[in-house]
Amino acid sequence: MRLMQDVLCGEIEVEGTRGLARQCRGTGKQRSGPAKRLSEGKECERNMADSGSRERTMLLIKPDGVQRGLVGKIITRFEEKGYLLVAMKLTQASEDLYREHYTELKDEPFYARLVKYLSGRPVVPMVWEGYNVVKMTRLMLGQTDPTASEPGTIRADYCIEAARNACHGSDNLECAKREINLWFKPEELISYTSCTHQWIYDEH
Ligand code: DAT
Ligand code: MG
Repeated sequence: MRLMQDVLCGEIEVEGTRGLARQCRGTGKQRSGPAKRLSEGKECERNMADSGSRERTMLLIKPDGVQRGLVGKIITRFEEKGYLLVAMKLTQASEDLYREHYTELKDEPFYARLVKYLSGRPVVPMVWEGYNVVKMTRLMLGQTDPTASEPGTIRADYCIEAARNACHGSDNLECAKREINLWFKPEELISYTSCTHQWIYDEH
């Protein structure tokens, strides 16, 4: 499918992730969102966190989510929102991988317990794609502490404690790139367009 913004904006690969940040030809500026904004005549904005409908994030259903049979429910939320699943597996990861995954928390008092809790247990890492997917999936997850989360969010609806909050989501676009590289080989990321795309995005 040749979309309007593919003509206006060339696709560029995000370093190492196959993420598809889009840069407007000629202007050197980032595309600001779905084609609707372009059709409104607004200029592309310079916003690194906004890479269009092909933005990607890394989500991880944690051991408590897997053991409690929440995998299907959690996936359903992102599917129903309209995001595209581009990678997923059931796996058990090492302490080393979790130390790297949560490296920014290494000085926190709960870090060792967190790494020990996660290591060697079944988890479901996933990559999801869509407009504003990093920010929106974080909102859909809720706060780190489920008791501070709004009803309707995953952590508010299914969880009670921070240490058992069911699902991880990348904090920002840079984290998403790093985490996708950490958990997936490039060939595990499937690039495709859903037949529902035109019913979710106003792109021509
Ligand atoms: P988030 O997962 O919302 O991005 P984070 O990155 O600050 O939160 O922390 C990573 C995970 O560490 C979090 O999902 C659960 C655990 N955690 C955070 N704060 C905690 C605390 N005070 N006690 C126990 N576990 C905590
Ligand atoms: Mg975090």
